Amino acid sequence: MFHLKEHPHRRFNPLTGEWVLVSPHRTQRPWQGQVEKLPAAAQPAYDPNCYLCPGNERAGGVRNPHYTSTFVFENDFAALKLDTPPGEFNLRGLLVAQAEPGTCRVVCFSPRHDLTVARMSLAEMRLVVDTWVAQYQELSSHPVIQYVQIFENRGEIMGCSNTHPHCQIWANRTLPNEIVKEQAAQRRFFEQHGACLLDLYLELEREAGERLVCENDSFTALVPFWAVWPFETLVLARRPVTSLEQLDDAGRNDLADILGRLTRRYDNLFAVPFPYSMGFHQRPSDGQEHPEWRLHAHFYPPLLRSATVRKFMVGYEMLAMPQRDITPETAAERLRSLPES
Ligand code: H2U
Ligand code: ZN
Repeated sequence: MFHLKEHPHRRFNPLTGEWVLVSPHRTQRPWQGQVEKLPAAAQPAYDPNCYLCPGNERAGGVRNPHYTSTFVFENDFAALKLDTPPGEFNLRGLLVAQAEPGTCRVVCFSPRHDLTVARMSLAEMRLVVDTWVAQYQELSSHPVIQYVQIFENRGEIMGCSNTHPHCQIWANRTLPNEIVKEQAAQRRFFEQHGACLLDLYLELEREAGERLVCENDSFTALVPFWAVWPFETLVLARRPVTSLEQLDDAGRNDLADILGRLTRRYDNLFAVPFPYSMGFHQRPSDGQEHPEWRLHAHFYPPLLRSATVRKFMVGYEMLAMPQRDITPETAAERLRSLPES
């Protein structure tokens, strides 16, 4: 008889309409992972060579102010420009291009070069949340911008160029691919069921319990049933909020709280500052209400078995579909068992 714990199967991601292959039998062998104690390169509070530290010069020659809280600036090598002229290119419907205006910003979380999300106090993290809200509000109200993507790349393994804790914001005229998929799925679900897909999903996960990691009054962190990365998590809003700006005071504190707790669990998993790409998904900034949307964050960490053994998305993943061995349930159990300090 078919069993999710034993037999190869594929799982459906209702948010994207894609499938992931799960091969639980390949992890029946006992756990062989080593927790390597990498000499955690201790970071200084201030690094004279860091282009994000207060008072230092950036690549473009601009000097950072002596900032004391969060600090936002236009990316000196922005992938998107607001003054991009409109235009289209179309050759027989096969070679298609469109001008894409937008803007890219960098947000330093704190003047401290060594203060990661996992080690920030609640008050310090709350300042970051407030900065995200303000940035979302400002960029959303720009007539050209339809989507605001806030994301953090953490760790060299993720291509992060600088250890100074920071995130990026890219905001542009059209919906990015991942948002197009989530928008379509949530809208279709809302039309069919008159309810929000992620609300019903969260309800189901809170009943099942086996994929939950941690939660507070406003957010639940869980390993989604359809997770692709070994320790992928989804942080879901428990209240009907569609974007960061709809969080009230308690909601903002709870967001700061859950992000700290989750990243500390991650750091404790392999006893290293855990690398990941994370980011928020929220309603498009097109002036509509989007009741089908729920604010959420995805964490995509690459590590699989230790500080150095990562999962690669190559071969079958590139040519066919994503695949995983360790089940989302096992990953959640491991994350649940870790301390939050
Ligand atoms: P990561 O978050 O992936 O490390 O990227 C940092 C960004 O900072 C990157 O997009 C920008 C890069 O363009 N940057 C500046 O805007 N100014 C600088 O002086 C160096 C890097
Ligand atoms: Zn720095």
